[in-house]
Amino acid sequence: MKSCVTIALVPGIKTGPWIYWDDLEGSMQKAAALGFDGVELFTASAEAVAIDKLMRLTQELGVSIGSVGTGAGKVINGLTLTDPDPLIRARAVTFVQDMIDFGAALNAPAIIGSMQGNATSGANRDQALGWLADGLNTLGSFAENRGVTLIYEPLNRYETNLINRLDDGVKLLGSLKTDNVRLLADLFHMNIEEASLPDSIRRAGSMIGHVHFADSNRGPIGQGHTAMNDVAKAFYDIDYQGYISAEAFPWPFPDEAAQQTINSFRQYFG
Ligand code: LER
Ligand code: MN
Repeated sequence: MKSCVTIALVPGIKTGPWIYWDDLEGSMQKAAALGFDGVELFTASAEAVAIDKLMRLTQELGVSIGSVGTGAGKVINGLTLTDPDPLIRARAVTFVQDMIDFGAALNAPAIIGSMQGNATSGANRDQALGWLADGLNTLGSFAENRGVTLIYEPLNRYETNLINRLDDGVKLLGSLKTDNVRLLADLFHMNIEEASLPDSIRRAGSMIGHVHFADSNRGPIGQGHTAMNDVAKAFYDIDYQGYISAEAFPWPFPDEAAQQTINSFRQYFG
């Protein structure tokens, strides 16, 4: 398993569960100094950061890009894959395709989290789930052609009314025409929705392709009450090989949160 830490580079968004903020080069240097294997990037778009700069930094610092988030498509541009307006859905697909290309150049998968949207008053849930499946089919095979997987993230009920639990995520992915989509197990969302984190992880097994590492209160692991020993054991049981990426609030400050995260990673997965 590989350690990873989030870096938020979206101007104007000053709250959110990311450890490092704004300074790409300085944050990557800090992540490298602490011994993180990778960083997860949250950018405003696929053009926000030059790919050659990122390639140079990954090579110089020995830190990989673990994944790229697509949430800015919703937060900044108001796009989701399940908007009742077909033009907005199409723009959402294009936004994510650009992010997949951006990530693929760095060998990193893109994540569909908040871009999945919600079943709103303009659509019923089945219709929205159909649009979500359409989007994941298109984007999953697009990612496959670029040599990366696509990561789909169940979110807690306060963020989406589509898919909240890993079991439902497994079912959704099983219904797709593409087999190139994997689940993101975000331990914070799971703490709200799952009956048992370890059991859900074991049932999802090889369908899990990425992990968001946050405690029950979304602080860095160690600041809440998640029974992390049992959770870690489940990841060993399924032979999980991917990133364990800290998407958590930078409590009390980014440097302390990053240090606590790498300490926790080594405690449970070292
Ligand atoms: C949002 O709560 C989240 O967990 C992100 O990873 C997805 O945008
Ligand atoms: Mn997450």
